[in-house]
Amino acid sequence: MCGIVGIVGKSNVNQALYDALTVLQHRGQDAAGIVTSHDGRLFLRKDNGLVRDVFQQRHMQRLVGNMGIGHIRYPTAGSSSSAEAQPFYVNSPYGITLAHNGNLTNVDQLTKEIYESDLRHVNTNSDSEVLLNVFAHELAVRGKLQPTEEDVFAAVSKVHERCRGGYAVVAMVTGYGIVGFRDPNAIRPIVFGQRHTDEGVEYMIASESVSLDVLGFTLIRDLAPGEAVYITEEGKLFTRQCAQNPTYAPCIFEHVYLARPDSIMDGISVYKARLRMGEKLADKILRERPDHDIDVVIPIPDTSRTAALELANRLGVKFREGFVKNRYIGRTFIMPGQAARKKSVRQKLNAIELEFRGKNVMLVDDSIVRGTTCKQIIQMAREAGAKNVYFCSAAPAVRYPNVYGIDMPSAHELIAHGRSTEEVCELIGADWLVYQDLPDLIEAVSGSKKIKIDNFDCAVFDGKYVTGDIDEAYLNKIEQARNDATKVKANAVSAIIDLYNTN
Ligand code: PIN
Repeated sequence: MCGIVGIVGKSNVNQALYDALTVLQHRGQDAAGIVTSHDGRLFLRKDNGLVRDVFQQRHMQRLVGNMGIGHIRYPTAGSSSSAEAQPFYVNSPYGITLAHNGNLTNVDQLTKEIYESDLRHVNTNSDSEVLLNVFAHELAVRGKLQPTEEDVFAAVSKVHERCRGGYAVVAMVTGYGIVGFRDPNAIRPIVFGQRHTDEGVEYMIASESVSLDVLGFTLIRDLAPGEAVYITEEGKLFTRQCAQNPTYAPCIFEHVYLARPDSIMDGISVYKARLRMGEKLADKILRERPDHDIDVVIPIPDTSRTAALELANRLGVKFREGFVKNRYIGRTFIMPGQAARKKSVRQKLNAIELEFRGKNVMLVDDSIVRGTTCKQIIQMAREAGAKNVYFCSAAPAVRYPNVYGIDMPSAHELIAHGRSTEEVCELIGADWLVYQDLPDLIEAVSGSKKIKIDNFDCAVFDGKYVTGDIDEAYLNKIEQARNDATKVKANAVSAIIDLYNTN
């Protein structure tokens, strides 16, 4: 999962891009980048790290220009080098830079094609660089000295024909404008909005509406599946449907925990969706155990709080903050003679004992993925003196990997893969486990008002991949790639430790 932003303004946009990226920081903390365009030149700064660490005064001063794009990256297996920080750049045609959130599922075929037919070299393992080269090639073959919106939209149409998977993209054509586009299933989110200044109207394209809000832009709307928006450097805005058979199937997991609760996504308030998840869970509990003995509902910070609050309200049970999260987790230093240790949950969360002692507690989390963290948290609740520890997941059991850009573990790492609720309950050490049912999650996210969505991408819960191109062979391949990446990382860590130990 990543965050993207693009702004066409009336004065320097560097500060606004920086601010928008910090608002999207929850979508990725691994790397950040900004590129701006001024007088036909582009200025780029990108590196590994948080937005606040990557950009110093000296970098910001160089990022001049009234339009630019930015990116923040989530750490995914095999994409940790700073060379893979975005935006990516190709010099021909025009000088194009691109930032992408999502994952292409036919990247091998595309890489081969762009080398053999388009004679283009890709220098990283990133599918985003492949996507950029496909777009650049399709714009180049239009053969124009000055590209118009027609050329840009024609190139996006070709991207849709050639690329499979989930993608929300912003790309800047140096000296001309910024284009935003969304895959034909609208899997990853992207919105655009405007703000009025004394100098005229400014436009922003972003992953989430919250970055528009915070910078004083008003949301115009989400991009439709397959749709593109192009804003010229002078501030003219064009939109176009660029896909043949679009279906509206956004990723439901954005509502479970990826997106900020103050975002409106595809016309749905993420916050309200989470409240309704809590209501649905309460109804399930009341159906299954009308005589339950829950004394207190305790959220596991932060995302689950909204659902937990409404769950407690509906059950008529007390809602209490039983865990405090340390907001200032420090670095883990590798010491000579010691193995690198991961930070334990105990260092991140601490229990308020008086909320647990002698009580039947219902812990609520947004989801159970690997099950490792929740197992430790359940143990902490017991150590704090809970009589019984029940556990609720606001999402259904996560049983299948995500292939559209969420860094989800491979199937065998998912605790619920091939397991029943009872088996997961036993493994995490809970006295009772309640998962949200998928139809309830869909209803919770859809709400009661009419929405444009055809169906959600729920693949992590039901294994049905909306792009229709995911088979056993593909899943095995990503599992293998993940294992290899984990090994490379482990080898690198032990090499560093050896180095320390021998020096
Ligand atoms: C919580 C995000 N949320 C917490 C991510 C833990 C699964 N985990 C998914 C629960 S927040 S586990 O964003 O930090 O608020 O199943 O792998 O143990």
